[in-house]
Amino acid sequence: MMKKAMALHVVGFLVFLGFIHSQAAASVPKTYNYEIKIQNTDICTLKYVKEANFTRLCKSKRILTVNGEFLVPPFMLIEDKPSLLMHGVKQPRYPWSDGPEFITQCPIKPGGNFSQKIILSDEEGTLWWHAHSDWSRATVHGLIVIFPKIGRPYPFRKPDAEFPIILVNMKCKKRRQRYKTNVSLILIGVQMHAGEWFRQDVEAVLLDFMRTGGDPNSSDALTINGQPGDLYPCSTAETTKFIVEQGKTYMIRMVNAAMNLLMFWAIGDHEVTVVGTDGAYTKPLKSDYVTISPGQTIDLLFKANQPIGRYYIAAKPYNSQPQISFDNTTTTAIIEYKGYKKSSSHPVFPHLPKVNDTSASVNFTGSLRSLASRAHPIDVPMKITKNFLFTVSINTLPCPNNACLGPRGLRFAASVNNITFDSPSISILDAYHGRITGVYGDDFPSFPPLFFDFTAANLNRSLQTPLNATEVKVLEFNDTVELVFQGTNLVAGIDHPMHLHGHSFYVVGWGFGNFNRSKDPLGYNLVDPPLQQTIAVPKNGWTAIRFKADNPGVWLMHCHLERHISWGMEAVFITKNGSRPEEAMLPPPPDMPPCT
Ligand SMILES: [Cu+2]
Repeated sequence: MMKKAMALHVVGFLVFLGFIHSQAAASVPKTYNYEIKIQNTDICTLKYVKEANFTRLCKSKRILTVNGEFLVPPFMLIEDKPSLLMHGVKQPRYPWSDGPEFITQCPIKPGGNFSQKIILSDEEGTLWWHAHSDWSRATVHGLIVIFPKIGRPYPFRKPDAEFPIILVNMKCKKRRQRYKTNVSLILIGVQMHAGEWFRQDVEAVLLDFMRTGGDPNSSDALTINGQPGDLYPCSTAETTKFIVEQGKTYMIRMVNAAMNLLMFWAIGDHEVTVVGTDGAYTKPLKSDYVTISPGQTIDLLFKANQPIGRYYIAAKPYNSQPQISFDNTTTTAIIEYKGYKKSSSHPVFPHLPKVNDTSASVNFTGSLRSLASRAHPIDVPMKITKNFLFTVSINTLPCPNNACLGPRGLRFAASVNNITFDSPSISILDAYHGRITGVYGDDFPSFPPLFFDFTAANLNRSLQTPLNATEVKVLEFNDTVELVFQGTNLVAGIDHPMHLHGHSFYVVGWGFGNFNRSKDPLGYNLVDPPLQQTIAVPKNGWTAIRFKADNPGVWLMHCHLERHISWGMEAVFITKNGSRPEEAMLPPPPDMPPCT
């Protein structure tokens, strides 16, 4: 149901994306001066997407930034509606601004213009925004912080104080002053292909690995708040530092903006308490480390309850597939207690799980629970109208002369239910709304076309080849969906952080091996399952989610590992309008970029 909504208009943001898209292959120096303007709020500021000089790892080059900075200050908003129901729907009835190209919009042509409207409904906590055009999100992203409605408390003790917000050129006004407690920002980002970035455009890197059919090169730096930290060359002086006061509690809002890596994260000698994920609260979860998927946000409390000193915050990849090369480095920031006297000793380093520790990953993720309290009730669908089993697989496609850089000279691909998503030439939303035929089919399979032992060690190579198609799964308004993601061991089994646009979903179960329809649902958590928007399906395992299709529109679902998206691990849901006017998609904005 539509509530009084806070709207952000992001003016020109997609102009910028369109420009990038159309000029990616050209080596013309780029100058941008497009503005992201936030309206209907007195909170924030203007931002400009532009190229700026950027120095990391002893090298300088020009990259795409917001306001000339790699690290973007968060947008801070206040939950502005009376309902306490938490079911995290995004962009209610308004897929027009959802963003993915050729799904809900066509790219903007150079000189074009498009106002992007973000409608918040019942999210509370931390979300983020990022570019959704090829790999441009590598540098263009930022947090969105949604505070509780005025007068409504957090479901946990209010933090005593805050980390300094990293604000750059941010002209925030009175609301931020009123609500400035407990905000802080930790942004873990992979400077994807940072080495390559310093020599070539990130889009060129994407084009290159798509051309060769192989794996993308590893990045050579991870970052916390835009800085790699002092384990990397030329980075010590600018290592991100947080000054804290002993005895105080701080809130950390974290997003994994990495392109291709799940991450482990921890603070030396300190336990943290997770209180939210993906814009929804969780039961307090104490842990000495955190696993976070690309695309996921985690809100946590950190109490400065150790002796005065310095402690590392550190993050490194979690990678369950030994066959792929990846950036196995560790990024750090430093927490320094007030009153610390300089000494030569190193900050205390945290214990992080091993890089391939799948148990550590699933133990953390599997421990998240919804609050499911009176003030924050849950609404798990109990009666299911649509049951789906979607396999998520790495695949291979033939390559002329077996000259590609994938396995055995083949080309890497990826699929959902053996379908590698074939991007159409006009947007699916446009085609759906305008009743244009021939753009997509409505025959996406509810189940894998072939049942085999999905997680077996040695699978027949004949199973590796997917179909290329543009098929959507059509849902009736208010369908209650159970969707089981089944990871497969085709080519190379790995965790897949699956993300659904336009909805939050309850994660009701997970396990290793093949999903068993008669046994596994008996173990579902229908009492307090976490409400998420991205969930890592464990390597050679399965994850069951439930959601209600109450958001009419066209919604992308994809793996949030960028290389898997590029290889086609995507699917699209179309939720039909309901019978009442307030259950129908809103009309498109007048400046929707034309597809022809
Ligand atoms: Cu994946």
